[in-house]
Amino acid sequence: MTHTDTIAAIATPCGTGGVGMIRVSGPLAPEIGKRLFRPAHRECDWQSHRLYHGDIVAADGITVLDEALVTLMRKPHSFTGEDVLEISCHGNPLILESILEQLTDLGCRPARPGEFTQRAFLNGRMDLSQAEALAALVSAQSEKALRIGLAQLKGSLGQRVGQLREVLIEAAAMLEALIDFGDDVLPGDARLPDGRLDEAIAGIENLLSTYRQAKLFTAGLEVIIIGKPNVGKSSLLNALAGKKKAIVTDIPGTTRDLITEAVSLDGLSVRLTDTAGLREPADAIEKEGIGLVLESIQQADIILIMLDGSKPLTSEDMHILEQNKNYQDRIIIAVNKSDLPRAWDAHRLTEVSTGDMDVISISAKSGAGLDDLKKKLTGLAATGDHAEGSAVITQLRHKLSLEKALAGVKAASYCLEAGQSPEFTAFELRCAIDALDEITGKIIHDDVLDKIFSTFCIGK
Ligand SMILES: Nc1nc2c(ncn2[C@@H]2O[C@H](COP(=O)(O)OP(=O)(O)O)[C@@H](O)[C@H]2O)c(=O)[nH]1
Ligand SMILES: [Mg+2]
Repeated sequence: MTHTDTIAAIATPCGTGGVGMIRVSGPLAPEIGKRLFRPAHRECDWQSHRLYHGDIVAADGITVLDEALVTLMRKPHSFTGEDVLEISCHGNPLILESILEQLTDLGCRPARPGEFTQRAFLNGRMDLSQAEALAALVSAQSEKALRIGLAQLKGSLGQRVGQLREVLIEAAAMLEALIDFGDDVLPGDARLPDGRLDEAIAGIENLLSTYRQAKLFTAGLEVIIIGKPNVGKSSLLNALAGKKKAIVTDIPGTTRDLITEAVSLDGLSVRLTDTAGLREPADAIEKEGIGLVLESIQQADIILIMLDGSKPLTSEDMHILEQNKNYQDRIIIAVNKSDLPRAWDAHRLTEVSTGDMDVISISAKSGAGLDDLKKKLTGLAATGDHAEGSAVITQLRHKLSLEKALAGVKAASYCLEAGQSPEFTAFELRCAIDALDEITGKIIHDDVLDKIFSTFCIGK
């Protein structure tokens, strides 16, 4: 696809900095370079991918806007696949704005968010999953998220999806043979594609299974701390946050709102939420607060149920444990106040919990056991760690497309098993292949594209 207009944007963050960069992409880029830039040395022959030193001059040809380094990258060997001009000047917003203004006078249009990457995708420089990886890389909040973004940018997801697509194409080719021969006896080398379908189902399921975990690294871990009043929930939030974020008193019912704090544990970003104590509410405000807790439990990755080890368990504790039984794979039980003598034996927990729940002894006051708790939280995200650089999915869009593909292949497999006409099987396979093509962007609707790129920053 060739765009006829030339776009320009400041590619570095707003604010002052040592260096600022402006990017220009489109057919006017080489001409604009020659008009805007006055080289310091005579031998500026505008070779592609070469850095030239000189001045950026205003329309009058005299006023110097800044001293700069410029590079022209001729198509198709550029980020967007078009002629690209990059101007590195001093990182003062006034300078950058004045050069951008000059560029628009020379015929450029200010770029929309993500428009450079959108052009790179439309010009076949990268697949859609790589374009999305670029946005993820720029906004990554943890080291792990960075590495996932980088692997995807290098094409790990696109390649894996391509392999799965290949398996389905082979299956489709086998079906073609079946369709061609109709009811006739199959020739010796024609086979049913069931083996291929099983391979694709396993591959898609495997890729889908990476979603929850990879998302933890990119979006972070949501941890909610719940328990009856006064067990030490707010104290734990403060201890993990390393600051006094929530009010701590010995008056039951002190915390009424949800209080959230982001902390980084071993490169994993964790959002901790402290909550109102769960009990029969004393007033309307507390009732609202408890309502919020019950809603938030649904969304949390980890539910940290807190108990007070220094006082006998009560029916309120039992009720909370009982109520959350269904979420047992997301529960950690923290028995707090280990600095005080224990009033009950941990064996009592087995009456209400199943063996799968993690129980950990801590003191929010002295800090004892907090390292173990942190390890448990980061360990949950690290289980089943995937090989460095292997394909994982982190975006809901990819998950939904893979689920659609899986449903298609399963339906095809069912048609085949049920002895239905191969045309039905072929139709379901086509749907599955189309769903995979949505991930890499081989098939994509314009509105989806616009939505994806509108989340990018300007200049990217
Ligand atoms: N001895 C001891 N007291 C604690 C500990 N954690 C919290 N407390 C005390 O228990 C009371 C209630 O704490 P708070 O964090 O407000 O509990 P919340 O209602 O569950 O948020 C306060 O007086 C805290 O100082 C602990 O580990 N050891
Ligand atoms: Mg509290």
